[in-house]
Amino acid sequence: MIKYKGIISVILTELILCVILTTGCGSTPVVLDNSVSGEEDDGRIVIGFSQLGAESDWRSANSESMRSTFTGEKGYRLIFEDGQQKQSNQMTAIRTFIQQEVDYIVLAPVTETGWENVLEEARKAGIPVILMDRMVDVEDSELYVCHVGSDFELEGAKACEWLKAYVEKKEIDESNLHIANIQGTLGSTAQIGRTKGLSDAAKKYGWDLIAEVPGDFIQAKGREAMEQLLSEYEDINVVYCENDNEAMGAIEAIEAAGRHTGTDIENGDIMIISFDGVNEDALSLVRNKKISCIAECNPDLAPKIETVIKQLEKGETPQKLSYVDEELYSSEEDVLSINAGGREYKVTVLR
Ligand code: GYE
Repeated sequence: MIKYKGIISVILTELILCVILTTGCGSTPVVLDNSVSGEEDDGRIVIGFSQLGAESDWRSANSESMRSTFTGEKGYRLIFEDGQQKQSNQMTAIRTFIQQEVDYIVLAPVTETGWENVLEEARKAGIPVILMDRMVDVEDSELYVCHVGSDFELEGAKACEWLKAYVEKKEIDESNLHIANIQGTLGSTAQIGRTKGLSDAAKKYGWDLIAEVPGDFIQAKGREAMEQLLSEYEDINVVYCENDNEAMGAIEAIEAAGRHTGTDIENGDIMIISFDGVNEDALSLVRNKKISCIAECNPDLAPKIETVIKQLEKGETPQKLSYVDEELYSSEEDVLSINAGGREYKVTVLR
């Protein structure tokens, strides 16, 4: 079993013994305390988890995945810190975990840049950092053990391939598409990937991408963003929302403006495409044809994190990047599968 902090303790103890022996001072030996903030961890694996916030249904499901996987009964102690969408809070949490000498740090980073220093501190303390959900943008990939999450650019490409296949099937002239993007938290991996998925498809297919506005993955901000879009652009007929909570807000704004969401874009509907599909709140909007397509994003990542920790405990090297499998949900039966990134993906029609 590899225990980085264990190795450090052994080295420190030996150093102290050397000092005692060479100085000839025979006082009581120093006992190093390895327990977490004064509490005994009685042999449990201690995990410091820096969650980025609680902005969406996806996030709540992801936090629940961590809590239900890393339980006391299974021999874990999970220290959960909510960063409330602020990178500075997440950094403080990591520094506290280092002080507490946790065994592992799991980090779901709010945005990608600026993590070098704090990750270096964790490395110096010998605590492995596992990235969950989003990525960090650092030059030295040894600053983290591995990343477990989703391929967000592929998710974006899948949603766009669904749109492409749908308009082709319905013989809708693509020059009639006027697309707005309500983006997620700017600088987060999920936003960067999904935004790229759409802008690449717009370039490839010559689509009119009218506007990109931030919605921070939050329902209220999705609503505000949609109100702004409706007041500025008359011809929007497709809204690509980078998560379901933004889509819920956008639908509120569209309906409050007396408009209708759905696939009949040639007759005034505004089509909603979004991401996540984690619960019935979102899936029922597909069943009611208010959202036309959702590219699934799987929040149940903790079992994979547990596999990584088990591998590390055995001294094995986990895979550096591992993505979860994800499909699509749609209100329409016209497209039953799409091809993206050289692979076929099933579309589940919800009724
Ligand atoms: O899609 C969104 C959340 O990073 C995958 O963050 C995550 C995204 C998810 O707020 O709902």
